[in-house]
Amino acid sequence: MKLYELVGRDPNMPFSPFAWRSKLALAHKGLKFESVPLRFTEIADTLSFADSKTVPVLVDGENIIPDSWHIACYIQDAYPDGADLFGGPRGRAAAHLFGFQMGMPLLMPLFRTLVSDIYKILDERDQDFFRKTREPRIGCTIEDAAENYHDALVTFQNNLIPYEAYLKSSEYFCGDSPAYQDYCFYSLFLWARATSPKSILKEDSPIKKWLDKMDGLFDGLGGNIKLIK
Ligand SMILES: N[C@@H](CCC(=O)N[C@@H](CS)C(=O)NCC(=O)O)C(=O)O
Repeated sequence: MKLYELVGRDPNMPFSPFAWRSKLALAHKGLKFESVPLRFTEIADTLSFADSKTVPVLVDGENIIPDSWHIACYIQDAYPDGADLFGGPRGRAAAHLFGFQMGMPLLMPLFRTLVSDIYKILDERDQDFFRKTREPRIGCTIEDAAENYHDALVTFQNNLIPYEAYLKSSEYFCGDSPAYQDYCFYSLFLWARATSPKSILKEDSPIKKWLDKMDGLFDGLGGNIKLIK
């Protein structure tokens, strides 16, 4: 199996949150895969075979699966043995909704918080591409975003409140053991860790305890990410 994912200058530092979801889903099933690192400017050409303009793409023999949600469903359906990635059909529906729910309130402000740090870890060609494509999305320059990230971080932290309340009385988002919603949520923190030196959680956040548990999973798959200084 091959998983196409996104890297910056360092080919050993994959950072796409969506690719992280797929990697954690593969690890959940104990499936081995070869990681294929791509830079932003390599994605469209390399992945034209999959008719995809984004990572992740999973290739499993004859099967070519673009998009992290479709990859998660494929992994569960093609490899049903072992712990269900979603906890059954109702869990799958809930996981699908969870992915959308994280978008505007969490992914967007976190992107604004990290955007200038992401820019720094890219090579020159990717930096040009990133500036051209991302500045219109954030409505300011990368440099302005670097100076004014604080409001976005506060929005992100405020929007974590319901998740923090939930984790005060639950081990994982999926109950007693981690599953796909945990991997989606965790992917935000791996994205931040792989791109930025910023601490994105408040000191007393109940998410920290959950994060420690997630870091211990799969021989430290996410926990061993080298920190950016
Ligand atoms: N819906 C897609 C979104 C994936 C996505 O946005 N990937 C980004 C990297 S995090 C990407 O490949 N962007 C390519 C580009 O901007 O050209 C999924 O969940 O797989």
